[in-house]
Amino acid sequence: MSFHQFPRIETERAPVSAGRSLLLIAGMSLASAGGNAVAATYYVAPGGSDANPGSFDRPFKTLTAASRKLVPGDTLYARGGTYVERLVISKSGTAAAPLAVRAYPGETPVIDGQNRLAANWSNLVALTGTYIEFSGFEVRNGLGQGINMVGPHNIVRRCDVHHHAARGIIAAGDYSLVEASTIWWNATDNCRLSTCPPTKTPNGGWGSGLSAAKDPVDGLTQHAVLRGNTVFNNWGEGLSTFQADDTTLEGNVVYDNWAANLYVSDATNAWVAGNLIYFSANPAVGRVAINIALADEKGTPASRGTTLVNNLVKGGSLNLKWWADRRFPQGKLQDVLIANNTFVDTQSTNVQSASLAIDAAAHVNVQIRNNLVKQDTAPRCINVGAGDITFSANLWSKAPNAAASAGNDVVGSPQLAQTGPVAAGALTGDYFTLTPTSPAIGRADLLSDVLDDYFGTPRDTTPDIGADEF
Ligand SMILES: [Ca+2]
Ligand SMILES: [Ca+2]
Repeated sequence: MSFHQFPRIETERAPVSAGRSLLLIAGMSLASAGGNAVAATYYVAPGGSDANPGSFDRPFKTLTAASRKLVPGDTLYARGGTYVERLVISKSGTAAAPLAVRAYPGETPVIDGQNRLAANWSNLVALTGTYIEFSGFEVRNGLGQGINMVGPHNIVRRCDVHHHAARGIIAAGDYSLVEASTIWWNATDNCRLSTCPPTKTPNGGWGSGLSAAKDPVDGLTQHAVLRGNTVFNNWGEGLSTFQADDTTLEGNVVYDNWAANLYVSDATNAWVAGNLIYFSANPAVGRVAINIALADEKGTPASRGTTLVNNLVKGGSLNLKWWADRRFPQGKLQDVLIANNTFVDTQSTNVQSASLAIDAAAHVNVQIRNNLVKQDTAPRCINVGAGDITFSANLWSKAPNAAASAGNDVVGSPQLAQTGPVAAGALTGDYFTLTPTSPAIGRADLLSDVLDDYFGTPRDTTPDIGADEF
């Protein structure tokens, strides 16, 4: 397993000139560059006209018409205002010359489905081409999915995606990247509130907020990265990956999602690191559910190689749960590392329940190490069934059952800081930090997969239990 590191999220750059710019590729004639030597900058504004040339002063009117002008290297800036259209970007960039469809700096273009577009689980925005960057938009009020990243190598960045009947964003194409976006109040077909529109009756199924899943090319979404997003109050799972390989779920804040906050299912080599995952005391969706859910629904593929490290987890009905779904009863945990996570008090009152619950199965090579489990409320720290599971150097606030015990455990209060706000949207990592006399300090195993902590601080040679290196 490799340690994932990423460059900083790109900051917005202002256009170099207000108007069509021509950039000749150095050393190439127009002819030798195959006609793609010109990188154009276009503009679109709700008050424009599709008969315009798309200049700053004479912008296009619709994103659809404007997007059809784009060739590799081009940038389209969308001015602030509301666009009522379904947008399919079918043009493609290249690795060296991607297409960019961006909010004009300092403005917010809104794509509004007005609760009538994208019916029957279609898409309000679809990126069917490749090497497209789509950034800075609010995308709202669709009857289907908010954004479907169909093609490979596409980027969604700094978008605000909400009030869709189905999924908020699905990263389907290989090498999709979704970052710095906010995804909330989606999957509203499953809304259980009397205040939801009367046409939205629960139908037994639900979508999710943000998922890497379901590549239409080969059924397997490979190498998707979902990082630095905020995902909350969705009426299904919040953040998930399924029918996928090598998904990165990193640095996200995920809370109060109806079905579960984070769900890994039918996925190989998922990397789940440095996320803040919690339920507040009074979720807007009306219930508290599982924080981290692991289960295979279909076994296509059977999950294997999941890594969960440096996550901060608080207040679920359970904080982590693996079970064998009845649709794939032979499911199991295989080659799984659960390390240096901090799990804090569930909200269950059932003394038989637990913060972590792993049902019995033919598990293979499961490592549960260096986790901090604080459970002051009634439930246990862990319920674990039979299987090939290795426990080492975990901190339990109260003694676990024998199957989860190890000689290098710490049993006792972790002395967490537990400072700062805890309300929905306000909780931060500071709540989970260690205090100077915490018995978690210096008691963890050295692990090559955990070189830093939740905050990005490097681990020292005597690493600490949990997600914070003191
Ligand atoms: Ca694929
Ligand atoms: Ca240390």
